[in-house]
Amino acid sequence: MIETSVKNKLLHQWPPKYDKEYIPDLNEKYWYKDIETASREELDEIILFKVQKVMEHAYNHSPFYQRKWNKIGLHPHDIKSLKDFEQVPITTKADIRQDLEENPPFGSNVCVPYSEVHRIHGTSGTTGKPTVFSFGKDDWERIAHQHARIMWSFGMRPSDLVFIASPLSLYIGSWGALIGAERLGAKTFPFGAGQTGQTEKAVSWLKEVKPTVFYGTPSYSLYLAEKAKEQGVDPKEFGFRIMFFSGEPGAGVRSTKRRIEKTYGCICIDSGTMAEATPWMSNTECEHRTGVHLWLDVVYTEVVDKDTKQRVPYGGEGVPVYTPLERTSQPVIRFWSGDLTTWTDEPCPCGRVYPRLPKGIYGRIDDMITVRGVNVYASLVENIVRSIDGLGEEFRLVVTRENIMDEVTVQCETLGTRADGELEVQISRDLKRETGVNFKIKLLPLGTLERTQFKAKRVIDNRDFRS
Ligand code: 8LH
Repeated sequence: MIETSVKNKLLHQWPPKYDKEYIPDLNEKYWYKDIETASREELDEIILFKVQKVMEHAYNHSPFYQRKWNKIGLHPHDIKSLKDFEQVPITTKADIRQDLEENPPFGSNVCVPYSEVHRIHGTSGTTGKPTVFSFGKDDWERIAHQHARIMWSFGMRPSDLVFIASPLSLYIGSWGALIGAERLGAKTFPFGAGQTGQTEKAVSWLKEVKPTVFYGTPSYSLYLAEKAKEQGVDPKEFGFRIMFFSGEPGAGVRSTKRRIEKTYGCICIDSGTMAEATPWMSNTECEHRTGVHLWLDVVYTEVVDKDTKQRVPYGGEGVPVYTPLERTSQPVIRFWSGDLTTWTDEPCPCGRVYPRLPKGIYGRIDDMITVRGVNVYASLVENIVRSIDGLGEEFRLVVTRENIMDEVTVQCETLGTRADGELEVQISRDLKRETGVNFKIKLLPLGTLERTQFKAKRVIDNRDFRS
């Protein structure tokens, strides 16, 4: 069944109502060809319409946004162009946290009556008060629909069986992948992750059931491969066609992507924004894997300078700021990610109009280490460590302060196939070439560093700032 003229509908109806039964013809490359291959002007027209509508909705239903905008005399009617939209104040995690403190338990930004809330989710909240998310049923269905549409772009089809290997609890990542796959008509296997012994069980289940698609974090997929090999199983035997990832850098890091593809014999797809900006798949690679596409008619993403907060031109580096365009229950407008990326509008062989982040999200401002004036991200080191033969998958960056100088020690594990001295020289030289900085290197036996079943924390900051 072909749904005609979706583009036209999107210019007249908000929130959009999508045909719940629609899926494209199986050989069709695009879910909605008329939007995905529209001209940039046509795409901007859709974005502006949706931006105006979601702002109006937030203003009419969210005391949080009324307060925020009234304070500076801003009314949604003032936004007549996407340029005007660039002046709308940014919303931060701290703003949302403060609102939750002042208006417990759900905050003052839930724009549907409590009776219409369908799902509650939250952050795992290791520091501070966890953030609560309330989703209405229509929003939940639209999220599923947009995720299905985006999954289609990297080749998922209804004949696939999708193995969900991340925690099925508060984490929105797992649920977003699950409902998207279901909406696409695929079979799903919500296995989860994080329990003791679960990875060993995963190995035997995978051998038996043979899912064709994997979803989880890149760190976890490499840990799973290690566990499989320990049990004498070649990860290629699982038979994954596609592995898609979100939650942390990795799938967008060149050498990690290569390792995953080689280890499993699959294609490795990078994806993911933030729980707050769900539908979080709005940043996702297509089958060509040229960096994540920004599906701008789903979530309007701008990349802005980390200090001035002004939009950076294509080719520049900045922080993604997200505005989901179809959320009625808990809209966020210009949500600050704190992540770092570069963007481009150079065409992709897939023919979609969406710009791209060619290196994905490669760091967070607050995780960045400055060593002798050079900014260093864990993913930069990851790219090198994972490209060197004779090293295992895991590594850590340990930052210390000696006198007034910061030192970074890169800890990595050896496979025992090459002499330590030779490895140290190569790691040091490759890191210096890429970053211009001298790192200390510490080699460790395989299996020394802690593994994660979820998002890895690879920077350990031991600097004592009191002295
Ligand atoms: C990433 C990536 C990526 C997320 N490359 N860094 O999984 C998607 C959503 C649900 C998620 O992880 O949300 P959460 O838990 O709020 O974390 C968001 C942060 O995770 C985001 O700001 C990034 O720092 C990181 N992240 N996907 C690199 N593909």
